[in-house]
Amino acid sequence: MKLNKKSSLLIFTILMLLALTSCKEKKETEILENEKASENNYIEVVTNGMDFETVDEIKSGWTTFKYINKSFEPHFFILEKMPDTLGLTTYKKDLFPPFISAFEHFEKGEMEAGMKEFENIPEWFFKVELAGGVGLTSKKTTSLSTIYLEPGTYIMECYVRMPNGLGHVFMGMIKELKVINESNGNKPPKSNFKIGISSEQGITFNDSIKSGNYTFEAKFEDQKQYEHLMGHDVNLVKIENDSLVTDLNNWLNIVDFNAFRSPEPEGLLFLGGVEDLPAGQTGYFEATLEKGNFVLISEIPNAVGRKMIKRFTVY
Ligand SMILES: [Cu+2]
Repeated sequence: MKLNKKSSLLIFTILMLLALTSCKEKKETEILENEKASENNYIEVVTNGMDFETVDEIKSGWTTFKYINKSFEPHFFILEKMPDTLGLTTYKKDLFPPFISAFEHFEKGEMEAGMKEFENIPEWFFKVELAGGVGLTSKKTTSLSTIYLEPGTYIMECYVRMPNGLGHVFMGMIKELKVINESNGNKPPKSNFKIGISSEQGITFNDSIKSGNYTFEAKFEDQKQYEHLMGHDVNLVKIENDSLVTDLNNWLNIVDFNAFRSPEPEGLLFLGGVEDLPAGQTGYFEATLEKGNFVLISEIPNAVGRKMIKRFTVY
């Protein structure tokens, strides 16, 4: 992640990065969660309000996250691999102050003063690697994603915005996850369908499939940095009618300070997906699809114009 010189992008970055920090620590029911993880062979992550309840440490390798969103808002989580030995303490200490200050300036329309705050972002931040995660998941919805995790320290966060524009990360949607240097021995899941994600070809998938419970294999053919300074991902969304595609496209454009705020537009149901992975990597997600209209879409600016959307029907 690099800061862009264009001011509009910088503004966005700030907002974005705002999302990268947080305030609240959660008590973990670690032993219980660990038992759950070994029994079910997945890592359970629960959101009750503005939080991530999960284990602190897992083994490396193919990891399935079961994300249970018990709250009344849409969320997701992206995993950010920290450089060196840095963790959540440094993340909050170094990033929270400049981003909060910048946000406060932006809210008042003080763009220049806000951007100046970014000069305080430490060098290490630009070495953070995006490492996948679970795509957008609507309220009272559970989603399953599988990604390969190398050993290291990861920060898990959600940067959907509150109705006032503040990122969920500031409300407590941030958590450190250590991936230890010991393999879990898991194999990747078997998939029913392949999805191609490429900045050149867009998102490629079938035009229609039969209803059922499926595992999707999401291949990141390439990866790039967009105006929001993040890469592309893939989110599965059930849409009530085609006209909602424009609303969805606009809502996902986080460069717009008024976008990406909860609640999401009516008529959309987010069913998970796979967050930004490096070029060449593959992630998986599982979903039960009932009859209706669906889209696969990236959370990037102008996803439709960039063909980073694929509509399909389930019959
Ligand atoms: Cu959230």
